[in-house]
Amino acid sequence: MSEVVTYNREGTVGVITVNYPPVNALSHAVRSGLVAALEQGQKDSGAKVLLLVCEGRTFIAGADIREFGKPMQSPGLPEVMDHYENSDKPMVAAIHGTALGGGLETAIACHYRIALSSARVGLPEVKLGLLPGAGGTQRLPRLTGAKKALEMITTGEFVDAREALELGIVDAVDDGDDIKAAGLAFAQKIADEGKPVRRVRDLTEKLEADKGSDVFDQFRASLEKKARGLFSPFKCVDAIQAAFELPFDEGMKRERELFTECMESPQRAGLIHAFFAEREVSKVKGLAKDTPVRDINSVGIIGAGTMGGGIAMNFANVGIPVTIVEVKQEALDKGLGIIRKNYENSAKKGRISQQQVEERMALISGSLTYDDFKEVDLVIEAVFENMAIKKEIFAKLDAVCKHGAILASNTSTLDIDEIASATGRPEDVVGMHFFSPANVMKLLENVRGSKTSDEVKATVMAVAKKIKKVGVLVGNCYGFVGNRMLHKRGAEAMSLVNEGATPQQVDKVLTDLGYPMGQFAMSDLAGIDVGYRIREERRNAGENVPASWVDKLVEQNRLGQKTMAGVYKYEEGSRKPIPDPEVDAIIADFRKEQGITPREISDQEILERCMFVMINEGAKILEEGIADRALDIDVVWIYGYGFPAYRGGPMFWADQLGLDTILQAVEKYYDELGGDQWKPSALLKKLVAEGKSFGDL
Ligand code: 3H9
Repeated sequence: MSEVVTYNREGTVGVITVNYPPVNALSHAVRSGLVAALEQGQKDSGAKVLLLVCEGRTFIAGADIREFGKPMQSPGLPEVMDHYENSDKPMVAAIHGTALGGGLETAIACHYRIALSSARVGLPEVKLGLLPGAGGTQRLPRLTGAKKALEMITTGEFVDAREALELGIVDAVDDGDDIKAAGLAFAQKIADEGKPVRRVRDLTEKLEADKGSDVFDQFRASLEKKARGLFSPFKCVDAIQAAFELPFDEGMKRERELFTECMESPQRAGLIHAFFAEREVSKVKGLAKDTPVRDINSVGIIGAGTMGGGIAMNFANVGIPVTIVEVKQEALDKGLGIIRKNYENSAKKGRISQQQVEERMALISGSLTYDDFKEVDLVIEAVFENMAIKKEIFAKLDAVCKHGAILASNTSTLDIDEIASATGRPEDVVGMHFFSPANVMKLLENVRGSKTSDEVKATVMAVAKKIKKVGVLVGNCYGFVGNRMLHKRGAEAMSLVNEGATPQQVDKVLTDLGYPMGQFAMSDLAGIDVGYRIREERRNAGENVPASWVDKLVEQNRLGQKTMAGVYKYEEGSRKPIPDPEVDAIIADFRKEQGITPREISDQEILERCMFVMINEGAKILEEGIADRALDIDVVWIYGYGFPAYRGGPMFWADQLGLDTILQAVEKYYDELGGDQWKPSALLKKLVAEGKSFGDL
């Protein structure tokens, strides 16, 4: 008998227990243990009914993702499911925590299910570029009907126990917190009432109801927009449809074929890389696991603008009180008004209740004086990018804030050490770079200054988790990881337009790659005056920052979406970028001024110049230790800039493409165009020479 799955009997209930921390994933040991334990239960004449229950924090959370890509060892999961479904004795699954993927598939291969009311169930395989491959696409629709199965399987979203009960996924819900006791009582009841085995494969009622309907075509059409560029959601629909058109065993075969297609797709590799990378970033190199973390029970924010307001919402959403300080009452009132409006909009969409709107607003107070920061545990400065102003603010914070308070800047580019130098406590100063809209975007790029203490680093990483962000700790340099790479892409995109491309051509290449929006649509969203101010700041500091046609737009008050015109124009109430002939004229004038004769530029050149310049910069970022691992860069780009997760992040994408291909192109552009941005990174050259990839670092 395997140690991870045990069998014992309690009264007339044979209990199969899985104990494979942390999440009872269905590794080879668990799969073979499940089969062996079931056999024992079948042979045990004292057992009238069998119960499957898990130890630890959760029911089975799915197949063991770490085994993917390796040869599958027998028994495979569908085989295990067959054994459970074919059991002669009624088989009950007792669910706590999360029953996910192969975990839920195991539960629905059992004959009855009970869940704690705190439990959630789902088939999130699609988020890994897969489809449920152990009968989920065939059994779930037999319980829920087509529509809900399509929704659950193509989004991967979880449903809670109560909804699962309504949908017919579970048969009973228990409000207690002892899953074993609840499972035993339920199984006993099944035995006492002489309930028969009830195999989901034999249920036909829900299948008949939806057979021949156009629900599948309709659903496919709706996916065209929602799942743009993705492979597996469409395969999920094919597999579910097979449940309605083929006998069970044939449907299972079809599911297997489609599962294999997904397994072999590069998107699966990218999404699984992204899954593990998201978890790895929380393990910061050189930061001991037991580093003390300061309590953050109150937060101060400087600036009630778009960023400050969005940041405040993150804390209020998790019950942490926030004080926002502004210079003028008018700005404060405006900022608080926008926060309320954002919450009201969420309430209108049914995402939160009106009561939650009021509760969250009650946690956010406004003030005109730093004196209200005396007692807060963390202050985040979110004013515009100007070093002199930031230093002035930090000097004031140093004077006002209590000992042990963390003083953070939301700067997106500026030197954290210089900001820290305005205080007498640089060890408490750190960057906390949120991404716009700050209440939505999941990335928190935490920036360590040279003197930031380990305790402060560990605390800001814990804060990220607390406010449900993905925190990545990076080093201090101009633009840190994300914006340093973005600015290289931005400059290249501008050069491409100078040379003859249109902004919409550049943007289309990027959206075709899978970004939600292109470079220029994105700068319109953020406000193109932001980049203008940064360029001005650099010009004032004596840097040679060339003139650009975008500066001309700003000078004409075309600041982006907020003024209904930037690189594109916008219609009232719409965020859709519309190419504008006026901008084409400005670009044409600029080319004339600069003596540039425009040329045809291919999409391939745009792709290479926009992406490879970033990857070369990413390699330099690794070389300099600004990012510890390539996966940190991948996570920054997936969660901060919408890089398609199915490509695994820019560095993973580069590995897939082949670093030699990238280096060759970088060298070619360095010869043709020159400029530091194209100077090949020493690390990139070294990796190519050694036949290695970023993932090998
Ligand atoms: C599937 O089932 C395919 C089948 O249909 C067909 C097969 C034929 N495997 O997230 P956390 C690790 S596909 C291996 O930090 P939480 C995770 O890496 C699978 N490892 O905790 C981490 O390790 P570490 C479908 C796994 O409490 C640790 O567990 N299932 C797996 O925030 C803790 O994870 C899914 O997609 C796994 N399946 O969240 C579920 N899952 O400590 C994926 C987790 O070394 N998992 N680990 O960094 C989740 O959504 C969350 O982990 C869960 C817990 C909600 C369970």
